[in-house]
Amino acid sequence: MDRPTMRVWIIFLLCLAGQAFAASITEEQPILDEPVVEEEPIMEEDEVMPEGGANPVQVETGEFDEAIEIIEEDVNAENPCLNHHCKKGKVCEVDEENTPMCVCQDPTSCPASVGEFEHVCATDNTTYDSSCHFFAHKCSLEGTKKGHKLHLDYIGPCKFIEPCLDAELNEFPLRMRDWLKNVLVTLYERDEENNLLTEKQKLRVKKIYENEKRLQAGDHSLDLLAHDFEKNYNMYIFPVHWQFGQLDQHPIDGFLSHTELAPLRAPLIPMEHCTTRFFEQCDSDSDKYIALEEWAKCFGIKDQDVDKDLVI
Ligand SMILES: [Ca+2]
Ligand SMILES: [Ca+2]
Repeated sequence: MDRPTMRVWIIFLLCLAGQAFAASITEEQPILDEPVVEEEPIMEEDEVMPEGGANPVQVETGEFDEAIEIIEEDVNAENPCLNHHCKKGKVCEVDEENTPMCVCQDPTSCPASVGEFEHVCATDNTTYDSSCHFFAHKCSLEGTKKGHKLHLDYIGPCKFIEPCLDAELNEFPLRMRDWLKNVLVTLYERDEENNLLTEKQKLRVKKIYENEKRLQAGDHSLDLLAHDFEKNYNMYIFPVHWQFGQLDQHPIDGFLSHTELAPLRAPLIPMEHCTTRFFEQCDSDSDKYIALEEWAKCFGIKDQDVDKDLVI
């Protein structure tokens, strides 16, 4: 990965730390892989897919989508839609009895995208102008098999993504661990307003930041990255845990669902063609969730160093 790409990565994680990015693209989406979708019960055209139904194991995923449809009555009797929130792809309208309800958004009401960077590629290999356009379209297919299988795949226009070779797959964690460490150090350096890292996180990063042996950010060879991981292994333990904690939010349960992984995965795919395969194989027991232990193992963290208390 070259330096401009790394800058993009750091900016992205800064966003992630602020939760801004997560809020803009998360949706219920089996993102680990498409084939597994076929193992799920396929709904008939006339059946209505229950919200969160794509993830029967985890009811909370449904909550993430639909529980935000909170009706706060008596706050504003004039406009019942004011405090009636709808999930992505839907907008609030009132019926004849002035009752607010969520209906599919008309894609033409989405703000026009200002550039290619707002485009998204979906699993139907179609480029949508923005995630708003995508979710509006997905909503129009609600209850259909096609709609059930349609997900946001990655950020940016659709493009050919090379298959990930075995040897390349092993390079992925080397680079990613190094970025995670550098991102944390960058957050630490820039945290003037004290809102990027918590005090506990800062204490951890301070140790890495002040360690003279730390490999400075740069365009390093894979050999050097591998050597550094061996030599300075301890410096990588916290960054790997930290990233897990950043993603494990809906709900905080020690498992990453497809939805939770999306903010990391979607922007990364166009830059790193091994992303999909890497996260697929992280789920070593194939239950569609990445547990902390699975995540840590993926990044070469030893079993005895996996520590829930580091997810802070
Ligand atoms: Ca979780
Ligand atoms: Ca798993």
